[in-house]
Amino acid sequence: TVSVTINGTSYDVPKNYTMLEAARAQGIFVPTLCYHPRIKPLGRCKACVVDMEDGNLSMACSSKVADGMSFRTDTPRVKAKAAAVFRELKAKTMPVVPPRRLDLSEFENTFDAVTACDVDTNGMIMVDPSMCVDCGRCEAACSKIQEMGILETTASGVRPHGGLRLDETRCIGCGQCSSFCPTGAISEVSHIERLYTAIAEGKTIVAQTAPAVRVAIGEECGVAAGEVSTGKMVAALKALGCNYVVDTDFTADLTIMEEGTELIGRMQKKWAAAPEQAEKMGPMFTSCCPAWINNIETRFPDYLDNLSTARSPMMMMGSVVKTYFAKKMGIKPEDIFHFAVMPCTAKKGEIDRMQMVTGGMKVVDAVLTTRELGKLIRKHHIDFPALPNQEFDSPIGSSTGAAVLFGTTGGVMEAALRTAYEILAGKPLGTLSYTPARGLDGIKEASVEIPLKDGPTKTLRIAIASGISNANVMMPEIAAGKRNYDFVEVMACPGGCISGGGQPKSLDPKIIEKRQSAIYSDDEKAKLRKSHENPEIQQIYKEFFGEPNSHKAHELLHTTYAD
Ligand code: HC1
Ligand code: SF4
Repeated sequence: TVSVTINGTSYDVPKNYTMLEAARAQGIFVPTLCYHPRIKPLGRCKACVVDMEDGNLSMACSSKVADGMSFRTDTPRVKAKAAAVFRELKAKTMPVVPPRRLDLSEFENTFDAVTACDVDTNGMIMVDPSMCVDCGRCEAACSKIQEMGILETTASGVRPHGGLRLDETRCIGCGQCSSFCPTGAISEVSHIERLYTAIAEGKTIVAQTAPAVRVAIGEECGVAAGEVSTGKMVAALKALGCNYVVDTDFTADLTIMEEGTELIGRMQKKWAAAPEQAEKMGPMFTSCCPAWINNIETRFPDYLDNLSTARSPMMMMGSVVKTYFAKKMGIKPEDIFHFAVMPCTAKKGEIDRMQMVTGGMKVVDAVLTTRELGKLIRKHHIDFPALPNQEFDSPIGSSTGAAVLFGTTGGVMEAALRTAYEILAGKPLGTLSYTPARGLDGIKEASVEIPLKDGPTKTLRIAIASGISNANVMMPEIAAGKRNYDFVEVMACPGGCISGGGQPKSLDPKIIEKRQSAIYSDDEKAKLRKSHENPEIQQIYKEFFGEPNSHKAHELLHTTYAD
């Protein structure tokens, strides 16, 4: 530690702290705008200036502390500087006030209104330069974290680079930009109005909720970060008018059955092939992250045949709700409005993919982000912390610990291994918590030795990439033969869905770790922790699908890709 004096009082602080971190650690307020704990300081807005002992002003966000340093945050000229920054900001955002009051974000379908205020959209995110305060956070999230370089901040606000419209760029819809934006200049395309319309039309409302929503929705409604709010989330959705609330975790278990069977089939072929031929087959990639699908389709189309054909759990649930569930409940599929609550903005695009039309039907009618659900809960004055816990609706509401793991990087891999290993080896994987798949590293890899129950021991080479920049590093190296894998999980957001672009905005530097720990504890507490042990999964195969990868399963639970 080093000793620094702030506003006349001495404190011991870690020596790698910035002045901003040192002040905030003591509860001393320093205003900021462009600063975000997960982005390297941008030093753009200058709202955080402090008065140094030598008479100079210094930006607290980007200057490190030093032993014996003294600075003040409370002098008239510091306050004047911050006031000037915020006066300028107010002047810039004044024209924004009328659309803000009207809350146009909920009327994205009224295209005239949208174009009238120069909003650009690709159906996943919306960019409104008039609300931009030029902080540069979205640009940094897109260029520095995701390394996509889609956005630029100009004097007239944020826009896609090169004068393009969003849908002319290779934006994958990950939404990281929107979760770093402090004003809403970049936001998800809202589907709230679709829900209100369906309620008004008297439709049967069926909601599904993604694994990562339960560990983050509380942050939007007065519950501490890192707490699991599954039961309250279900209760809130019922209070908002949902007739049924079912669990995307159920279809995460179903995904493991379908994708696991596909992997086993693929590996049996690969292991039987001559080594050179086997290497040419390349790895199988997971297919549940829609931003990853958008990325592979536009950047690495040679690998489309390597993508698992399994639809994402969200889309599988859509098919199940409008067939199996509708029949069981005696409801006509066309009378159902089915929406998903997702931590993701790209999911809003996934529901409109033409490859997902099933029996002439769109199976998921809308996607609300965790933030949008939070907004609804607050708007309807629901006292979230006081809600009683409610259960998901049967017979598509039960799930295992393996399913909730989908919400974090490495989770699909861990869940798949628990099932695939047991099927191939005829005995359980030694440890349920598979350490090489855990944590937040951008690329994780391991070799799993599988003693086949009817043959020799084989090796499954696995890799896990989270954050699209890591996938984009990995792909050319796979193509060049520098990385050889059998099964690769990719999630486009750093850390996986827990830090999806539709999750609550947070200035807590440890937020991803907190949500990840919540996912791991939810798995540990689960009575059943392997997808194939879920009794409702066994039941749906018995009653409806027959067996994994059956003809019916292919029709309803698998897909193709655009090349
Ligand atoms: Fe995800 Fe998935 S885990 S993609 O990260 O496979 O969004 O949470 O719902 O579909 O299950 C997101 C999360 C989510 C799907 C599942
Ligand atoms: Fe960049 Fe993702 Fe935002 Fe698109 S959605 S602009 S890729 S951060």
